[in-house]
Amino acid sequence: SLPRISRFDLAHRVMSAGDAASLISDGMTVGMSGFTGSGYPKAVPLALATRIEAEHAAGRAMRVKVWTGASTGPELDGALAKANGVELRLPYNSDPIARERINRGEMEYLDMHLSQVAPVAWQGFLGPLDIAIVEVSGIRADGSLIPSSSVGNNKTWLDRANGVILEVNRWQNPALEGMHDIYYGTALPPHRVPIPLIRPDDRIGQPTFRCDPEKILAIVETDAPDRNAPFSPPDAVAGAIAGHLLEFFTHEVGRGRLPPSLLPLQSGVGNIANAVLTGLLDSPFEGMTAYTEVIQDGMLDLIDAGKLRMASATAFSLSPEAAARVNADMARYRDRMILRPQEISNHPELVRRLGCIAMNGLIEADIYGNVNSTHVMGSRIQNGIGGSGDFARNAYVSIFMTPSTAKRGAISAIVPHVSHVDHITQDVQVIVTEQGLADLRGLSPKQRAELVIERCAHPDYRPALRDYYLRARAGSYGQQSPMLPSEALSWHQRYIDTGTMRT
Ligand code: 0RQ
Repeated sequence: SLPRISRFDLAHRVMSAGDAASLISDGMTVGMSGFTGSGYPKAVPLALATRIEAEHAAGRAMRVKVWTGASTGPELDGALAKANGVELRLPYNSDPIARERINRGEMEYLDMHLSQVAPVAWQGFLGPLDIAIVEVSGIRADGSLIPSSSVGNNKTWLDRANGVILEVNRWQNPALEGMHDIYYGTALPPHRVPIPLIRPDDRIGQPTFRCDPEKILAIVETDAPDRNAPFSPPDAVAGAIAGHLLEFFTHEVGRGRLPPSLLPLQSGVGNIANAVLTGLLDSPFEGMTAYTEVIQDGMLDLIDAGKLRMASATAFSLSPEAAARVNADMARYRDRMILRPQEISNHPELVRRLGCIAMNGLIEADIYGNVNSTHVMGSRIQNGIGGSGDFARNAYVSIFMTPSTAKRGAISAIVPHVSHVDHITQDVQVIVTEQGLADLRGLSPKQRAELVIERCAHPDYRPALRDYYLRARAGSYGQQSPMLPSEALSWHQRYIDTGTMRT
């Protein structure tokens, strides 16, 4: 097989993961590659976790601050959290062990808009970055780095870090070279200029990362797959949500409010988002594009069917079968996909300019259309806001979708008042559940409440929501967004006390 390290004066930096991990010490800040289970380093974080466990066993303190693109894999977040080696984590996590530590108060977690991480790092608010640990698929003779299956914040980590550890992963297909578009034109105010991207398929940067070879402290060779999580086949609930959404798109095209190729699609993570993409396969829409965060299975199917012209994202988020499919045919997919830094894939300026159709999941929505994407019962983090805020506020139409209940009906996803707010009512234009779709555009809070209760709530919870709303209409302090503060979170309290929101 082809050599992956073509810059020969770097050969003496090749070492074991354990030796590379020994370059990291207590209190350091480490910027890692990785986004939704792709392109994360797979060997050095594991070796670091082993080292941390040994230090702890010897009675010595050792913890690091970990910055990433988004979620990673069990070899990174899982292993480090298990070792209790993480003092602070940002900006997005979906690892169950890390989640447990965060919710027990044993680990600090900074949940950030994904587009804002790189600029905030440049502004200096996050402090210095000691080490970058970045997976690449190769090192070119000129020292430039061929990115892996996600771009995330790697450009910024490589630029900002004092020292760099590279994992060169032979498992990644060499045909990835040329798929990426790394834009180096960002700056801090007052030097910012417009980002020259007008269509999702525009290339505005270069295919590789630059990296000062003097900063490369270690190179570790790996040959390990990404954590590709299987998707469950769409169930009846996901199918119904997809059906309502397709009907909505057809209606909007009919009204002339969306073009027949729709507008660049942004699709969130999870099974429901994937079911919607699957639904688009049998839709009349042709020549679609995606300007989104992650490329999912459903997008591959749309590309193969000739319905999706191209997809722009920052990472792959594929099932094992789909990852094998892409890997086997990378040279062909390369012409239909572009992976960019997450500050560009999620940039508010670009999302607004392109007029994306944003489709994201939620934990709960209230009758006025405020959305909680992150906290269960107001205090327990699930994952994080991810890119949902980047897209929701700036999209052409911002759609949130969810089953109407959670935990086998014990929880209503439509509540009198959200227990935590990620997306304010102005950023939420359409809510869809398996029960129906509420198009909230142009409606006042009271008009919204009536529609959300009738269209989206589960029939088991509808009477209680109507009852709350009518009593709020009668007894509220004000009548703009009628509310009974002492009752607004009582459904959540009941769940905490009794295990169900039902009375
Ligand atoms: O928990 O697995 O323990 O049963 O939340 O819920 O229904 O499987 O739905 O996978 O679409 O996730 C908001 C979490 C939805 C996701 C959220 C529990 C439920 C289950 C998952 P279990 P589902 P999804 C761009 C977009 C923020 C980031 C984002 C998310 C688990 O969409 O993280 O949008 N969004 N990024 O039981 C208690 C409720 C609940 C609840 C769901 N009301 N109360 N638990 N759950 N609703 C992509 C990126 O940024 C990377």
